[in-house]
Amino acid sequence: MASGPDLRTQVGIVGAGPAGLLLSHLLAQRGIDSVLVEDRSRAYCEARQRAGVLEAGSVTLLREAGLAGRLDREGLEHGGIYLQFAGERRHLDFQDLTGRSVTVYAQTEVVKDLIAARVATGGHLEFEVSGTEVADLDTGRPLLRYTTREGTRTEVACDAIAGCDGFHGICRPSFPAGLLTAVEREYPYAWLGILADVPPSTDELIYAHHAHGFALHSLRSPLLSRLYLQVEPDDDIAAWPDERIWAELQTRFALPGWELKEGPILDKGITPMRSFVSSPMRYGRLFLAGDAAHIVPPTGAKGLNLAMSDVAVLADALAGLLGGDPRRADAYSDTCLDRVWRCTHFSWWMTSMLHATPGADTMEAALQLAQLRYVTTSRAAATSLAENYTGYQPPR
Ligand code: RFL
Ligand code: PHB
Repeated sequence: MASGPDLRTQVGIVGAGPAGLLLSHLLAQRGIDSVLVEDRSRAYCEARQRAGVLEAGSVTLLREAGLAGRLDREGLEHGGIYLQFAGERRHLDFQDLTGRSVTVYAQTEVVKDLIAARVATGGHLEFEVSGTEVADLDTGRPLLRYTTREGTRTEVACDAIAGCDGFHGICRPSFPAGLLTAVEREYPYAWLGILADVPPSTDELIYAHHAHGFALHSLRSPLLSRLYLQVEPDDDIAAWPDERIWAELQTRFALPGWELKEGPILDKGITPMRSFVSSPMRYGRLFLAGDAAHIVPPTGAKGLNLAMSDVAVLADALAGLLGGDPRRADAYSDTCLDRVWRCTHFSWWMTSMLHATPGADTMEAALQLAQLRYVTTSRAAATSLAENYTGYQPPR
C-alpha cells in the first residue's frame, strides 16, 4: 500500500519520451493537468540517441503547440532523399512529387524542448522513479503508483492513464490476459548507429543498398553526421572498432568522384529491428501511445512521428472523455491503428527493399534492384514513396 501522500490528477502519464512529454504539454494547453513519471534521469532522456526525421505534419503539430522556436531556427529542411544501388545514386525530389518536405531535427532536441517547456510552465514531471504500477483500470478512478527518487511510495488517483512507456514498459503488460492481440516480426539483422564529429558528406540522406548490407547516411547538424550500418542481429559492438565501421561505410557508400568524410565517433550502439503492433490501444481508462503499442523498423523514419500523431489524437480524445463526451476516446484505438498499419507496411517495405537478407537466394537481390529501379524511374512509384515518407494521413 502507498505510504506517502496521495495525489490527485486528471491524467497520469508513464514515460518521458516524445509521446508522454508531448501529451502532457497538449493536455496542459487544453486545461487538463497531469503527473508524468519516468524511470530514467532527465539527463539520460535528453541524451539518448534515436530518431532524426520529422514529417511535415509533426513539424506543424509542434509549431501549433508553440514548441517549435528552436526547431524553426536549427531544423534542416530536406526536400528529398537519395537511393543508392547498383553503383548509382538517384535523387527522389519530395517537393516536386508531393509539395512536402521533412525536417532533420534530432529526437534528443525534441525531448529537450518538451522538457524545458513543461518545466517552464510548472508541469509535474518526476524523473528516476521506480516500481511504477497502474491499477483499477476498469473503473472511473484508475491509480498510478510509483516510488519517487527520494524513496517515497506514492499513489495518484487519476481520471485516465496514458501508457507512453515504450516497448519495454509496464502499461501494455497491465492489460488483462487475453485482451491484446500482438502481431510481430523480427528481422534477421540490426542497425549499428554512430554519431560522428564530422560535417555531413551529403546534402540529403542517402539510403544505400549493397551486397554487404544496407547503409544510411543521415545528419544532425551542419557539423555532425549520423550514420547506420546493417549488421548481424546478435553482433557485439565490441567487434566493431571505429576503423572497421568507417571501412564498411566507405565500401557501402563508394561512388566515383564522391568522398565520405571521416571523423571521431562520439556515440555508437546496435539496435534490433522489429515490426510490432498490439491492439486494441485502450483498456478501460488506460490508453497506450507510441512505442508502447507499436514498433516499426527505423528504415522509414516513422516511429517518432507515429508516437506524436498518437498523442495528438489522444489529447483530443481525453479532453472529450473528461468533458463527458466519450466518442473520440471510444474511437481512439481504431483511429490510431489505421495510420499505424500504413506506417508498418511502409517501414517493412522500405526495410525489405534495402537490406541484404542473410542466406537469401539471388532472386531476392534481383527483385530488390528491380523495385529500386522502379521507384527511381516511375513518377507514380516515386510519388507513393514520397507521400509515405513525408507523412500520409489516412482519411478519417
Ligand atoms: P520512448 O522514446 O521509448 O519513451 C518511453 C519512455 O518510457 C520510459 N519508461 C518508464 N517510465 C516509468 N516507468 C516505467 N516502468 C517505464 N518503462 C519505460 C522510458 O525510459 C522512456 O523514457 O517511446 P515514445 O515516447 O513512444 O517514442 C517513440 C520513439 O522514441 C521511437 O519510435 C523512435 O525513436 C524510432 N526511431 C525513429 N523514428 C522516427 O520517426 N524517425 C526516425 O528517423 C527514427 N530513427 C528510431 C530511429 C529509433 C531508433 N532506435 C534506437 C530504436 C533510429 C533508431 C536507431
Ligand atoms: C536518423 O537520422 O537517425 C534517421 C534518419 C532516417 C531514418 C532513420 C534514422 O530512416
